[in-house]
Amino acid sequence: MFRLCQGNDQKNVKIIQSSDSNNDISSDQGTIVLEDKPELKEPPLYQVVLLNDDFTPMDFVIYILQSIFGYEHERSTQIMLAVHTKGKGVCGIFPKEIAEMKSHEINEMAKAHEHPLISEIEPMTD
Ligand code: TYC
Repeated sequence: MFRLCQGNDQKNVKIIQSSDSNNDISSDQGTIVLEDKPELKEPPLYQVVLLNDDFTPMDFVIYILQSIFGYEHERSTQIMLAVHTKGKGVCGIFPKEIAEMKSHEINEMAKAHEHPLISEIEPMTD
C-alpha cells in the first residue's frame, strides 16, 4: 500500500511511500517521487501613470519621457500631449520594482527642477 506524504517543503514534489518500506530515511526503496511542472508565474505588471499639471513645461515632460523610457522625440510628444489633454496617461508597463524605480525617478527629477510633475504606479487589472 502506498501513501501520499504531506508537509513536504518542495511545493511541486509529491512523495508517495510504500507502507511496506522500512522507515530508514537513507533507503528510498518503496518511495515514488512525482514532480509536477514547476510553477513559473509571470510577475504582476504595473502601469507608470503621468499626471497633468498647469506648470511643468511641455519640453521637460518630453525630455523625461525620452530619458527615462527611451521614447523618441515624436512618441514622447504624443504621450505628453495625451496627458496634457486627458489629465493623465500611461507612459509604460513594467514589473512592480521597475515601475516603482521609473516613477520615483520622474518624481525626483521633477523636484530637482522645481516642477510639480507627478507620476504614480497602478497595478494592471486583467
Ligand atoms: N500641462 C502642461 C503645460 O501646459 C504640460 C504637461 C504635460 C504637464 C504633461 C505635465 O504630465 C504632464 N505646460
